[in-house]
Amino acid sequence: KFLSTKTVSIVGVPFSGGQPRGGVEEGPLRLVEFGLLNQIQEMGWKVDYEGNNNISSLRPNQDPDVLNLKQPKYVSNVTHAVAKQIEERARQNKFVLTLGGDHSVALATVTGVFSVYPNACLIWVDAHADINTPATTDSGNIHGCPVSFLTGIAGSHPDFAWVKPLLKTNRLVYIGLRDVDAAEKKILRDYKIKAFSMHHVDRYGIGNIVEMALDHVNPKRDLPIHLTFDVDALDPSVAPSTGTPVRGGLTFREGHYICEALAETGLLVAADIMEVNPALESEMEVFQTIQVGCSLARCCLGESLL
Ligand code: EXY
Ligand code: MN
Ligand code: MN
Ligand code: MN
Repeated sequence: KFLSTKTVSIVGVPFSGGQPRGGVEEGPLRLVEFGLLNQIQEMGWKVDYEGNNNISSLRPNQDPDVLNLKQPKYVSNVTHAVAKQIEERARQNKFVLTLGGDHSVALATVTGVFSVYPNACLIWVDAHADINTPATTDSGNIHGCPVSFLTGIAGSHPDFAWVKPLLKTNRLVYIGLRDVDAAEKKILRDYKIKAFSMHHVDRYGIGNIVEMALDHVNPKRDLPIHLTFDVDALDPSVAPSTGTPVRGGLTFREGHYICEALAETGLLVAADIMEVNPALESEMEVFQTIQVGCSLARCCLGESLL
């Protein structure tokens, strides 16, 4: 056990600069307005919340593309600042629950968490691999690139020199992939990165997939676990309000099962709920997506454990 008390530091990161669609910066506040903090308190956790409502002040006046990446300075400034905040909270022996924001914010969560727990493993639940490099990205959207920086695969980029390769490729595993660029597939193969696509979820069932994922990154079940959950891993019928939905995703239960099973290990020290975009789709669909985001977060904190 890595955490001595049930104390959670919830970090809202109202940031959309890693991709072009507005609205994802409203994700954290909407999750909180839905009652997430009270819900978690009622589960017996001591909760503190930081909303980071001033991060747009970190937007530089000039932010031209650098080596294909869009808004590199803005993304770098925000994620660097939030990385320090998350590191500090994790060092206080708190569970860190980060609410995004687009998935470029994983530059902050993984750096913060792995600075405190260098031997941690990372479970990346997503429709996408988010492992493009500045050289391979077609979109230039940095939310499609964080893993290449965190692993050092990206090579050097002047705006992201502060991102250290804290994540070893053998401590990373994906679940839910179904929209991976050709260049990303080559990276996954070349670096032998373990990935369970939706095809594997269909074949083996989610129970086996989580076991197999943990067998790979945490064979003795003795290392701290960080979960980063992009809600677009879920089927769009389950989580419609997200910027890059892809058909054929995880069911409601499969998504929750992952969170529950990781909570059950007692090794989970941090979780991210990312890419909730309340500006997309109908009011009903936004409500549904917020509700799912909250229940995933609660499951990470052990709601389903009897
Ligand atoms: N692979 C595509 C790109 O690099 O632009 C799509 C990435 C979508 C990333 C979303 C957050 O998971
Ligand atoms: Mn993602
Ligand atoms: Mn995604
Ligand atoms: Mn719709």
